[in-house]
Amino acid sequence: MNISIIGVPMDLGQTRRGVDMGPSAIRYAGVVERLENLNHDIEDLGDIQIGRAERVQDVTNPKLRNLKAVAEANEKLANTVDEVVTRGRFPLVLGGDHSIAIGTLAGVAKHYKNLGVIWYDAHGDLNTEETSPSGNIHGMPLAASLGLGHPALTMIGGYSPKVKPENIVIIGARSLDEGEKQLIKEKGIKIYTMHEIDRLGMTKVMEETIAYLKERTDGVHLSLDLDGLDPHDAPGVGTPVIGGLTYRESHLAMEMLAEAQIITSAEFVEVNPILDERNKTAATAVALMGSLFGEKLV
Ligand code: HAR
Ligand code: MN
Ligand code: MN
Ligand code: MN
Repeated sequence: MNISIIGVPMDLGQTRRGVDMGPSAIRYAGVVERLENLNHDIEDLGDIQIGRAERVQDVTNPKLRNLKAVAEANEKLANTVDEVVTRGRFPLVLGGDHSIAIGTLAGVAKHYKNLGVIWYDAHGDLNTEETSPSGNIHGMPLAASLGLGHPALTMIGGYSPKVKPENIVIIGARSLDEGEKQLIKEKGIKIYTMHEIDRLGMTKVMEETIAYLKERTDGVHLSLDLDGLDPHDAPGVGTPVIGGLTYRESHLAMEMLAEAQIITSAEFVEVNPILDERNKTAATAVALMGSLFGEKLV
């Protein structure tokens, strides 16, 4: 495979500093070498430039923190991702907080009639400025990609929506706000909460997810938030939630996706080395990428 790595040192979609060092930590954990060892052609495009956080005196909207800078960075990211896909390469985006999924999806989605999305996350990221309890844009990217929320977010790339509700599968959810729960019901979004994953087992969850997406989509984006994993395996995240997916379950999920050959773009987000234990979370991310891109035990 021809893979292009794009770093997005974004920390403006939330309030805990340090997640802007995520791409650096993931590179340090050996992502390029890991994927080159699998005989992929790797091109590292470096990092997207991010603006500055708004100062207290120029806050325009506390319900959409740093909106202008987040939107600008996502516009750049969308262009870069679009260009990568146009060149026939696989975009692998390294975050940075999850607000960057808006730009990744904006760059990818125009290349597909029916883009599927796997949202691997403790959270739904389905808030808008109306429902968000925090005003943090990293809690909004899936809603924005559905065309819901502020036009500065929904119109990145010049079009909306990027994805249809029936083409989304959420995996690992265990912290959803009221407005998000309502939206999931109203739009009929397919979701495997920790409850269903515990009952069915990850094998069944992934078999069903793959079958579901195969029959209705022509490409699938994997948006993997490291907080989908349990804080025991991924402590270096800004909003940890106990009771999450293990490294082993996640590893299995990645292997099953590799085997099914359905993933056409991916991002690994919310790695925060400041909150981490000896770069464990970045190393976990790289190990999962290894599995996603075809690493086998024997
Ligand atoms: N749902 C909460 C909010 O909107 C918390 C979101 C935390 N999000 C992430 N992304 N880490 O998954 O503020
Ligand atoms: Mn910063
Ligand atoms: Mn997220
Ligand atoms: Mn999350």
